[in-house]
Amino acid sequence: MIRGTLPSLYLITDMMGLGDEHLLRQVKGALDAGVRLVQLREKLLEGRALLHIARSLRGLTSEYGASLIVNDRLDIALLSNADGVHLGQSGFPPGDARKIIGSDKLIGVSTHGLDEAMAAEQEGADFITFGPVYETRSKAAYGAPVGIDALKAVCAATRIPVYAIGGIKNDNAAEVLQNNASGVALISAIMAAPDAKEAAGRLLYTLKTEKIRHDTA
Ligand code: 3NM
Repeated sequence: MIRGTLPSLYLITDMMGLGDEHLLRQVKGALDAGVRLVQLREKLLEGRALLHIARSLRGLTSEYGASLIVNDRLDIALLSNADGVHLGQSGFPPGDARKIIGSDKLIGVSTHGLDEAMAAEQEGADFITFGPVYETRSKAAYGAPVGIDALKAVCAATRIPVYAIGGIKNDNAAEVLQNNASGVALISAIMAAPDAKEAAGRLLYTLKTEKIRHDTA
């Protein structure tokens, strides 16, 4: 896969304790604005509840021709007919996940250092997230920011698409593209926005403008 063929904005869900309706409303707003890649990531939900929301999201994303990726859970991804899975470092190795979900599905991997990024590519990931690039909510969960230079180094060392993640907002989205990220992956800039459609629209505009500037430079 050539860097840049996936959408430039990768929306990751977090219902923030506000329930399915809230999650679906925020995602619908993002889809209305043009977001076309969504990851279901609800670590607190168990099988039945997760499958239920995965199927709802599958229905919704399909209406927009958007792709749905499920965090970690290969079983939920298959049962909901999602387009792929996103694996954490403690999840299945990408090569083993591939044996289960097949060659036509996407496999994304979360990475936090050059070694992890290169290993993910070697093990067959279709794309990676790399971060946290900036300060984000829970330092304990994601570690200290890796910074923009580390992002640049990972983009130079890999051929698969790299999504910058961690503290991405409208005002730093252009910077990560300038440092060769293929796109941005984010939660709070859209999921916690009072108007998800407006927030997503602004981000998509920023990304599109920067890509045009980059391609014509
Ligand atoms: N993974 P926000 S940072 C889910 O570095 C996640 O791998 C990260 O949330 C990593 O866009 C992160 O609100 C949180 O900063 C992203």
